[in-house]
Amino acid sequence: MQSEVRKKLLDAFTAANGDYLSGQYLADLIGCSRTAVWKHVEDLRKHGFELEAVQRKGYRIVKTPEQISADEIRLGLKTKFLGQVIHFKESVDSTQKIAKTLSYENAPEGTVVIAEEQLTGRGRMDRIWHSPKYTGIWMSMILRPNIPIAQAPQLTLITAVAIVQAIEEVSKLSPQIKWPNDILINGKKVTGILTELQAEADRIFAIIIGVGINVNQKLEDYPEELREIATSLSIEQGEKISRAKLIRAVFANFENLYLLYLEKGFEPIKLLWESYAISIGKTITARTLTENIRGKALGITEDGVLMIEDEAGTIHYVYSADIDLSEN
Ligand code: BT5
Repeated sequence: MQSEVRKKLLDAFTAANGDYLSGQYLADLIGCSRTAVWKHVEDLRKHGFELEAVQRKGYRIVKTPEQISADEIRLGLKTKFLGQVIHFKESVDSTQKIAKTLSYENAPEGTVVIAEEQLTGRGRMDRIWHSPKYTGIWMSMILRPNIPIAQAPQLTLITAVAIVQAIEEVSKLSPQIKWPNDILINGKKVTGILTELQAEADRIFAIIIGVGINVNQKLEDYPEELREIATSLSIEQGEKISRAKLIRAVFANFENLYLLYLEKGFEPIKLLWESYAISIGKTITARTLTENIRGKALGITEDGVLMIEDEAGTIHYVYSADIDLSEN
């Protein structure tokens, strides 16, 4: 009974979209007195909802337990610069778009844009990135490394390692990296990374790293076409994971690796990356814009470029591609 009333109230508040609903309206809705409404509101509060009550206006929901906030993320954040400035949004087209604008407006390095939902989240080559509300981590980080432009793709690999480490820290899961930008659990994609460059002729102005992590989606939250290929941390672990905690862990791990990289170069990152890589030693197909290359994945070069040896023994250097891991 109690949970039925709770559901009715929540449906009404969801439909109200942040507006007030009067005590009388709610009393009529659930067929009880206005005093009883107050008790039901208390019950919602016990379940983690924050409600505001204003005389003559009524009640409105300010925060649901699913939501996170910039304050919650900052609580206990142990980084020097990454995530120290957070632009937190409820609903956006794409966090990449906002981060790019902020970057041109000279936002400090380490600024992050995080959204609860993306309406037109994007993958590489303008593919769609499914980003439903309150379930995942959809964010873009602004970095301004002083490195040659050709090394920019290494940032994707650094990000992948940082995310794997962060997932290992907050869950019991062991994700793997599929070159260059996918993180998989049990062969299904749990994270995508989109690295975009803002550069002048010979100098990097900024690198915008877009990160999409599927955290608390259920299988039915995915559109049909993704159910076979995508997963979430909660599907794999069988319980919900705190998004705020995971974001903090990604920030801390990324900042450590990034500072190590700026000081010591790509070599230490390469070793870590290889320890998590799924495709090394396997026969794969790399689909580039111009050709399909099939052969054994040998590893990555000092620059993060994928090396594939085909049947004839020729080694191909792949800078950008989609990788197919199937054996035939
Ligand atoms: C990626 O592209 O994997 C990069 C995804 C980056 C998303 C982040 S979210 C925050 C920031 N803002 C943005 O607008 N984007 C970034 P790619 O390798 O091209 O993979 C795209 C493909 O992954 C799609 O064609 C689908 O097949 C699949 N896909 C889409 N949504 C997915 C999801 N939520 N989980 C797993 N796979 C998905």
